[in-house]
Order: sequence, then structure tokens, then C-alpha cells
Amino acid sequence: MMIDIMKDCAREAGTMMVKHGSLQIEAKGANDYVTDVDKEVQNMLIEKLGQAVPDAFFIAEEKKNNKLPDGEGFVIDPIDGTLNFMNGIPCSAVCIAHVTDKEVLDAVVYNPFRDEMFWASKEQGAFLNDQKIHIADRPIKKALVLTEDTWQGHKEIIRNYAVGARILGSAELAICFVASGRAGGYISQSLHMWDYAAGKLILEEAGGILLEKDGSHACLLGPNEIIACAPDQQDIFIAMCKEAEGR
Ligand code: 2AM
Ligand code: CA
Repeated sequence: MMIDIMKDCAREAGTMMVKHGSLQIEAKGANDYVTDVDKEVQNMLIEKLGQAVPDAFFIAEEKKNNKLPDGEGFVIDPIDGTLNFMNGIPCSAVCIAHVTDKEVLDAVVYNPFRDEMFWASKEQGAFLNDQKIHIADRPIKKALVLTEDTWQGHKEIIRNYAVGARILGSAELAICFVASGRAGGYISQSLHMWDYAAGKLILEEAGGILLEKDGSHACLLGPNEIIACAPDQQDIFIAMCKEAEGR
């Protein structure tokens, strides 16, 4: 099964992340970095997954990409949370989404530093390792809300609606933390497809929804200002985004 191949690939990538030597770091832009491990993990994943699906397309962070095509392929972030990874903060993940005709059919998000494999296959439910996961059923007032330091309004606005705001530094892990009920929601800005493609299926299979900030369902094509939450709490999150825009 494809999900088993993807989990094996993620574990192999995880070993590369945990056991690397001294890192070679390159700046791609302001506060945007890539390491030799990102590139090596990506090459390994493209090779192994390409053997499993010979005509697959690949969209992956550390290569030049065209638009998401129809047909079968993979959307990959070799390391989501690269800044954490570079600084020794154990909150980063290898992320693989298996896509057909722009729909995610299988997904894994693996944090090797905690041996946590979030995964899902379409209509089969979502799991953390061997345990089925579900979004939280507590009100947002009693939950943490995750965000990014790039989101224009995070701390004060979120604190008015929730217990508190947290920044993990990995979008995919943040979405999986919502899927598993650790957090009540996630709001972010300027994500790329590979920052949320795998998390989207895991969240949806866990009973959550991934939205654009105007409330429409997020697809893989952008503009990628993303809300992850429970369906019955979407109005609160859209209100938070409106409040942020008004600043
Ligand atoms: P990355 O680690 O793969 O770069 C926290 O910054 C989250 O936002 C991470 O998931 C990070 O992905 C993502 N992100 C997307 N675009 C970014 C950018 N230009 N700079 C920093 N983080 C970015
Ligand atoms: Ca990355």
C-alpha cells in the first residue's frame, strides 16, 4: 500500500535528520534557509517514491517547481521547520502528500525527534502512530491556538478568544496538533503547498477543516492564508482573521 511505502520513506528520512553530521547551511532569502540534510532527504524521497510510482510528478520545496499538475504524484517538504532543525529545536518533520488530480489521497508528517508519525489515507481516518486521532471537542476559550510569527495579528487577538497563542515553527506539525486535539486551531500566512498538503488530509480525516481566511475551503493552489479548526468553530477563526486585517 502506498501509505506503507510513504511511512518507510519518512522513517528513513527521519534517521537522516537525527543522525546528521555538522550542517551546511545556505540562505535562500531573509530568514529562509536550507541545509544539506533538506536536500539529501528530498533526493532520497524523490528516488524511492519515483521507483514506487514511475511516472509520478514531484513538487518539493528545494527544487524548481511548475504548477500542480493533474495526474499522480507527490508534494514534499523534506524538512518542515528547517529553522528549528538548524537550531537543534526538536520540532520539525518530513512531510509527504500523495496526490492524484489535485486531491491528497495519502499523507504522512513524521517528527523523528519524538518518533511521532501522523498519517492518513482518504476515508480511512487519521492516526498518530497506531492511535486514531480526532480534533478537540472543547471550546476554543479552553484551547491553545497555534500561529506563525509572520501572521499579522497573532498574540493579542488570539488571547481574546483562546487560552493562549503558541508558535511551533512547523506549519505541518501545527496542523497535525490541531488534528490530534493538542491545539484548538491554527492560523497562518504565506504558506506554500508543501507546508500544508499532508496536514490537510490528516486534519480532514480527524474531523477538522482547512480554510482560507475568507472561509472557503483551502485547496492546494493558494493563496494559502490558512485556518485549521473544527467545523463548528470556523466563524470564530474567520473573525480573528478579520480583526487582524483591520489593524
Ligand atoms: P519551512 O520550515 O519548510 O521553511 C514556520 O516558519 C513555518 O512557515 C514553517 O512551516 C516554514 O516552512 C513555513 N514557511 C513558509 N514560507 C516561509 C518563509 N518564507 N520563511 C520562513 N518560514 C516559512
Ligand atoms: Ca522545508
